[in-house]
Amino acid sequence: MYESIGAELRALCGKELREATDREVYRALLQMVQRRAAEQSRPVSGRKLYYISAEFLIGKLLSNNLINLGIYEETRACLAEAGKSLAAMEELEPEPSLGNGGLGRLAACFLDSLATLDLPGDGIGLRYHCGLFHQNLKDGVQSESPDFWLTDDCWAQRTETVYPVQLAGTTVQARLYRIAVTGYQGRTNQLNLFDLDTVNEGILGEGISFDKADIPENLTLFLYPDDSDDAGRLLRIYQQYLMVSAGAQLILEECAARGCDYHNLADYAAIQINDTHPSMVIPELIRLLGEHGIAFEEAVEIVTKTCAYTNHTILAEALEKWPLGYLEKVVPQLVPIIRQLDALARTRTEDTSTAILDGENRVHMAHMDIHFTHSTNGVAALHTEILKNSELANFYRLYPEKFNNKTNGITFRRWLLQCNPKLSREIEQRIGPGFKKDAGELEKLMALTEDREALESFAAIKAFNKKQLAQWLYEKQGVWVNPDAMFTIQSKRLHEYKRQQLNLLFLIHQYFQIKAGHKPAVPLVCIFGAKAAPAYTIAKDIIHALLTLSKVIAADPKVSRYLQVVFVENYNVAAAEKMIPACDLSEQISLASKEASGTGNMKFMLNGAVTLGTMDGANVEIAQRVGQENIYVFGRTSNQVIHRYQVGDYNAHEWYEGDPNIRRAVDFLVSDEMLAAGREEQLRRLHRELSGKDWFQTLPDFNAYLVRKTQAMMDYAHDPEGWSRKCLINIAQAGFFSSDRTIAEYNRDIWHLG
Ligand code: 26Q
Repeated sequence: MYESIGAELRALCGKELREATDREVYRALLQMVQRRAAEQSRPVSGRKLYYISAEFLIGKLLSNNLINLGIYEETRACLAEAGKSLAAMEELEPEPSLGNGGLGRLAACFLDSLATLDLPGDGIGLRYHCGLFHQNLKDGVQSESPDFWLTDDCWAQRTETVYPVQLAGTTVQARLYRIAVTGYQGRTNQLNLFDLDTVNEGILGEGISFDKADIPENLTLFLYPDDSDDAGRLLRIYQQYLMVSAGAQLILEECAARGCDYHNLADYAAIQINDTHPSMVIPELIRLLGEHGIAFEEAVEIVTKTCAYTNHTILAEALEKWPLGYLEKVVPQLVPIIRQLDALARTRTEDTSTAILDGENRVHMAHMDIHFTHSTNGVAALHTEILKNSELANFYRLYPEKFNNKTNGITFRRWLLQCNPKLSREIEQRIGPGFKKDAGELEKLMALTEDREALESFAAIKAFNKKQLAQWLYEKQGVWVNPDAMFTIQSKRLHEYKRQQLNLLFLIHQYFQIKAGHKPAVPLVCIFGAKAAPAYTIAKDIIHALLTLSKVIAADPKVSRYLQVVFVENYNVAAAEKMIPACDLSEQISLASKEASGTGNMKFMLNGAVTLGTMDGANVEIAQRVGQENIYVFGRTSNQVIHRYQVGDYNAHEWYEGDPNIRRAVDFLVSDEMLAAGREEQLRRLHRELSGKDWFQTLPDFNAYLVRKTQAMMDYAHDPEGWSRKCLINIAQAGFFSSDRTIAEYNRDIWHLG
C-alpha cells in the first residue's frame, strides 16, 4: 500500500513525476484509478441487475473516477506540485462516444447511481471501435468521419472470457472487455462490453463507409446512427444479437457460479431492457434455458419474472419492427421461439393489434417486451400517461399492473461537481456538502432567494462560466462571442421533432427586427450543438440553414453586435460539460407529446439556467417544481397536438399563407442573402418542407415562442436580480432530477436488488 498518491504515481511511472511525460503520467493515473476501483468491488449476494443497452455514452472517465474515489483534489495538488496539470491529462483522454444521445447518456448516469447507491448492477453492451461518427462542419455542411477511441491507454480492459455466438449459421467468439464503474463513496460495478477479435479497422473507406457485408470484420466498427438502408438494418440485427447472446451467457454463468440452478434465475438476476434494441434477449434466454433442460412454458415464466422493459420513444418510426426474413437470415435459431411467443400472446387476447408478428410478417419488438417482461415503464410522467392512454392503450388494458413511470434523472457527480466546480463549491459553502449524496438537500437553497449577496455570487459564477465558454469557443472554433450577452443554448441530437427549425425561424425574425432598427433588450448569443444522422436529409438541411444564417449575420456588423449564432462542431459529452454551466436560457422546444423525457433540460436546470420550453416530457415536471414564474412555457399542449394528428387536418401551407410574420421568416431561407451565402438545393428543400409539410407543427407554435422568448430577454435585461432568483430556484428544485432518485425508484418497484 502506498501512503500517498505521489508515491504511487512515481512507482507506476517508474520515474519522478516531474520527469515523466504527460502521457506517462496519464497512464499511471489510469492504473492507479483501476487499482483503487478494484478495491471497492464487493461480492454479490441476492439479486443483481444487468442493464442491457446498445448504448452507454459514458464520456471521459478520468476526472469522474477521481471524484467518485474521493481523490480528485489530492491528485490535482500532487500533480501541480510536480509542475503537471490535471486539466492537461484530461485533454489526453479520448472520449468514448458509445451513444447517440439521451438514451445512451441515461444508461451511463444510471451506472454511476447504481454504484453510488451501493447496488449490484452491471452494464452489458458493445465495444464499438469508432462509436458514433465524428461530425465535421465545413462550408456549411456536415460530413462524418470515424472517431477512434481505443488507444493503448484505455479504460476497457481485455479479458480472457469469450462466448460463442451463432450468427447466420456460423459461430463467432464474443470477447468480453470490462470498464470499472466507480460509485461516489460507493462500490465498483462493471460495464461489460463485447467485441470480436476479427473486427478490422483497416476496411474503413472514405468517411465512415465500409463493406457492410463483411460481418466478422465490421460488426462492432460503429454505433448505428440510423437504419437508413437494408445492409445497415441487417448489421444492426447482427450487433444486437451479439450483445444479447453473449450477455445472456454471461448472466447465466455468473448466476450459476453463485449457486443458481436456472429455475430460480429471477432470484439472482434482474435484466433491464433499454428500449427495444436488446429485446432479443427474451427469446435468447428462453433458448439457452431450453438447452439446460427447461421447458418452454417454464422458461417463459422465468424470463418474464427476470426481465423488465423501458420505452424511450413515442415516435412510430423509431419503434423497431424487423421483417421476419431478416431474423431468419441472421438468427434462425430464434425464429421458432418468436413464433411460439406470438402464438402464446395470441391466446391471451383477441386483440390482434398486440400480436408480435403482424400481417406483413414483421416482428414488433416492443410487443414481445410488454407480453414477456413483468414491467413496462415510460421515462417521464407525461410520457407514461401517453403510453397508457394512446400509444400502448391496448396493452395497458391487458396488463395495467405492468405499467409504471420512472422519471429520468442525471448524475450530479458529472453534471454538477465535475462540470461546474465553482457552483458546486458555492453551494457547499452555503448549505454544506450533504447535497452530493442527497440531492434533495439542494432545496435548502430556497432560504437564499431573498439574499441579495447570495444571488450576486451565483450570478458571478454564471458570468465566469460564460467567459470560460467564450474562451473555449475561440480556441476550438476561432469565433469570439460576447460574454456579456444572454446565452441561449439548444444542444441535443438534430431531429425535426426537437424543432431546431423553430429556433432558426426565431433567429431570422430577430435579424429582421435588428435590421429594421429595433434593438433587442439584450444582445443574444445563440449556441447550437447537434449531430444529424448521416442519411437524414432534412436534419442536415436544418444544420445548413443555421450555419448559413450564422454566416450572414456575422458578415453584418450592425446585426452581429446584437445577435450571434454559433454552431459547436461535434457536440459530445465533453462539449456539453463546457456549454451547460454557461447557459442562461435552456431551449427545450420539442413538439409537445414527442420528447419522451429529455435529460439535457435537467442538466441545464441544475446549472442554473432557466428553461424556455413546451409542456413536453420532463419539462412538465420541471415546471411543476419551479412554478410558472421560473420557467417560460409556450406552445400547444400534448393533448392538442395528439388531437391534431388524430384528425389529420394540420395544414402547414395555411399557416404559412395566413401569417405575414411566419411567411417572411420562412421565405428568408430562399432570399438573395441566404442563397449567396449557402447552397440553393438545401435551402429550397427546407423552404418547401416548412411551407408545405411541417410534420412537427413548427408554425402554429411560432408566435407563442416569439412572445415568451422576447419576454425572457426583457426579464433578463431589466431585472437582473429577479433573473438570478429564477436561476437559484431552478438549482434548488433540481434535486428530484438526480438519477440517484430514479435508480432508487427502479430498485423499489422493479428490481429489488441485493
Ligand atoms: C433504432 C433502430 C435502428 C437503428 C437505430 C435505432 C435507434 C437508435 C437510438 C432508436 C432510438 C435511439 C435513441 C433514442 C433516444 O435517445 N431516446 C431518448 O431517450 C432519452 C432517455 O430516456 C429521453 O430523455 C429522450 O426524450 C429520448 O428521445
